[in-house]
Amino acid sequence: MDRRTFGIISASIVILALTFASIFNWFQGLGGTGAHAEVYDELFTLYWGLGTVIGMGVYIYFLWLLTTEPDGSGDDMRIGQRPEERGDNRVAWGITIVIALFLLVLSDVTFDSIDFFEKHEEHTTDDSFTVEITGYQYYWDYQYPNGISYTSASGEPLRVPVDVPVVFEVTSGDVFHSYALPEHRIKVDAIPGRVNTGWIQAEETGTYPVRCFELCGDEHTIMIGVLEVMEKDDFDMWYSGGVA
Ligand SMILES: [Cu+2]
Repeated sequence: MDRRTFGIISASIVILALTFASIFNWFQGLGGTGAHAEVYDELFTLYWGLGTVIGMGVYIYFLWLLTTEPDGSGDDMRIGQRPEERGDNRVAWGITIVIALFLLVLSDVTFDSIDFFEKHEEHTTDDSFTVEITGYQYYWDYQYPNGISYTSASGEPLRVPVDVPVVFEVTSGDVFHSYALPEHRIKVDAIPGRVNTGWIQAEETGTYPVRCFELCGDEHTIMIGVLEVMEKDDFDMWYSGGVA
């Protein structure tokens, strides 16, 4: 086996293994929860699926070019020399139209998702409320509408009721931070002097990690917190001053 064949076979095995690992991983589930995860993961799957199909197509074409014998007509080509034959126009048009269609579908789905993420007022209900979240080096300050206020440094979780859309107004008291709930697929930048808005609608009770997604200093990696999604009754009891 010459070096070229060995290279082609090794690269093929690596690329196929990575592709199958990625497909396998996708079937294991993406680990999201809540209303945003459905929208986001659908979008991810669309981009990932198209990327995989196009990537495999390009790779198979590349392999075919590498492994088929040239017909001899192009053997004396020099670098910089323009080929006389410019290929088939119909193929070029076909590829252009397919790419244009892909881009149209992707833009449409992407803008719909952005609307969903940004226009919380279209999803909030009478039960909804807004939590003001301020980032500091290296904790989060939470302020509820009824005056309840505490920080993540105390170890207390951010509490929200299940199935209720909750709005976050996020800002920072010092440097740039970013308030992120990875499982709920939201990340709101915390910028001093500016309020950014996000929202979630949790669909399962439980606790989930809160992370800072903006490198904000030497303790950035430990700027973590907890989100606790509670049953509505438990939340109401806690919120009205009882103990849940
Ligand atoms: Cu931070």
